[in-house]
Amino acid sequence: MSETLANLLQENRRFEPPAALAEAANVKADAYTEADADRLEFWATQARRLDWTKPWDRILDWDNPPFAKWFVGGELNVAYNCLDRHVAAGNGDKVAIHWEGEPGDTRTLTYADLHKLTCQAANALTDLGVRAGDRVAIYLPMIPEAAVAMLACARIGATHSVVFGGFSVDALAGRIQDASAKVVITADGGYRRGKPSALKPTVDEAVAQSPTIEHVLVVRRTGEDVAWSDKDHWWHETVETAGEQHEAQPFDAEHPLFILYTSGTTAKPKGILHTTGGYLTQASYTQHAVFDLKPETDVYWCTADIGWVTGHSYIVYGPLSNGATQVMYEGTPDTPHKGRFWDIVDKYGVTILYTAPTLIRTMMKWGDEFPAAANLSSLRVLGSVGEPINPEAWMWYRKNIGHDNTPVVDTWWQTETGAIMISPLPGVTATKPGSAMRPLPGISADVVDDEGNSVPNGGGGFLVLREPWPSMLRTIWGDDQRFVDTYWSRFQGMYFAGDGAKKDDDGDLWLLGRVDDVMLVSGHNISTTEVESALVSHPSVAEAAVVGATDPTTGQAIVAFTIPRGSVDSEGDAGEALIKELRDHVAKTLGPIAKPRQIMLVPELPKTRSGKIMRRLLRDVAERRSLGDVTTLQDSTVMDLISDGMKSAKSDDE
Ligand code: 6R9
Repeated sequence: MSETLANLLQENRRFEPPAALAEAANVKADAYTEADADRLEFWATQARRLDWTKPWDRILDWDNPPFAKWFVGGELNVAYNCLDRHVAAGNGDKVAIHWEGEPGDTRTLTYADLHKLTCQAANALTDLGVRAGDRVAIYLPMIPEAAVAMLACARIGATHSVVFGGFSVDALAGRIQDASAKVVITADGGYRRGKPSALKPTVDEAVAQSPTIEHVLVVRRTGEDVAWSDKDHWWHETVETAGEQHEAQPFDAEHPLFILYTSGTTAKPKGILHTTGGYLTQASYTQHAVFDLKPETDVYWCTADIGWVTGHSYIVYGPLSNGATQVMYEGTPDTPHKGRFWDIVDKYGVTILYTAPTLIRTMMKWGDEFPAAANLSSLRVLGSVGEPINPEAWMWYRKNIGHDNTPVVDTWWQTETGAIMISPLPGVTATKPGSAMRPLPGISADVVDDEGNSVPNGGGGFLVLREPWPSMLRTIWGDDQRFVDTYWSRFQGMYFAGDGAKKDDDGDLWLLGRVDDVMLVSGHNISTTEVESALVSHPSVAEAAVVGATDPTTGQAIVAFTIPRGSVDSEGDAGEALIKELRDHVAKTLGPIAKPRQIMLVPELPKTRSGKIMRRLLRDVAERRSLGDVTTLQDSTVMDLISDGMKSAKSDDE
């Protein structure tokens, strides 16, 4: 038997789309038929949702794989498609962004406002010597200027590289240097956890190490004192005084739009390159299809940071190209209290919410009373992205946030894919809690075994993409060979995503986490996700992370780190009893093979700054090694808490 990845978790719950939503849905079941009949023509139809100044000659050039060209010969301007055409259509007064600062200050920007600011920023950048093809680094908090800066770059054909505002000097300097950026756009700081958090000092240090930087543009947000050099320019003195007229120039469909660095855990970050026409086509179509976005009536909110790909595709390019009204929030979800998100939904009447499993599980931990205190009846579609969403977290999301009748769309994609690839369609799919279901129309995903053969229904293996897609990465900036080696060499002619997945008996897809995290227990490959989901399905558990630790008898043994829900007593004897109960619960849910050797009750888990669990560090703890690199940790004190607990814990071998 060559089992690639065990299939342990069974799920029988199904949720049909609400009839009214299905009836009025933007995209219906015929989209799959249409795309199956002619995939390229399907994407050409979606590309026509945009305004092109020059039509393409050829939909896809795949003559030299894996180097794709989409909409060959076509020309368009991304900022024109996100702004000018909505203003020209008479929607200048429509709200583009309801912005909510963490301290409670607000700004409302219409499409006309956003257009004007973007034109001014385009003129200011041009005056600073930025030309089409130059790279601009953006290191900003979640303020509207972040979207304006990106759109201004797109408008003049400069390639932006947004660096998450929480990253260190070294991370910022490394990214600036790798892309040879000419300008950095930053702010004095932003508000986080109730106080100003400075950004400019980090930029100053990074710029000192980065000779390619000629100018630094600084937004004043907090008003705190900043050091000043002759490269620095205040945004309000430069952009806000610049001319308001700017004619958007068309760019080739394959013109570089942005670089976004993926934070590989150990290796040098990869500069993922996205280009213009294909990227915008898929970002725009998926926003319309997966969220069923109705620009006239919906209020959309994506809680991601603009520094991640989710912020690029589903705060900036997807919503704005569709003329959406959206909410943008600067701060943390528990400032000033744990109900802040739900107050925002209530205040703006948010209808579509897109957030991450880590947030959903955190909210589960905090308790049901926080969402219950707000009026969430406006919500009609809920989305999830970033990690596998455990069935119980999915159910909690649907019940406590989605008043038990809102479709939940679990969307699988990556920085590399540029836009959503696998997801239910809210008006079509009967969803299963925890499953991302099917590839979207026009996308061909599959699960294969070691040799690259498609696994049958009920089998597990490696997630691959068999055909090129419009918003695919074009290369790794400056390193074509690494692009080929990383993504296109594992399986002949297929893109390898690095994720494990399984097909259930109906052929629906379940994401099982990174293949690097898969555990080998007594000869069985067991995914971390399934054991974590089994733990989270226990009513006392809010969140769990599972790793394989070396074990003399089983090869690897399962060690689980578990966060109890807020209301649960987990001290002393009660904690010991809970641990025993949880081990039995996993064995009962998944079978004895998946019973954890050891379970730790912990107050927090180590996460990356985008909220993904860092199992690598937990493996170090489980094997009692000294800790590896912790610099990408969201909160570095977490590991101390966990290690201290580990030292005092009794080993729980049977
Ligand atoms: C968009 C984004 C990509 C990795 C990806 C996978 C994990 C994202 C997921 C999911 C299960 C989902 N991932 N969405 N796993 N279900 N719905 O997160 O991009 O930061 O590049 O991460 O995130 O492991 O390979 P990125």
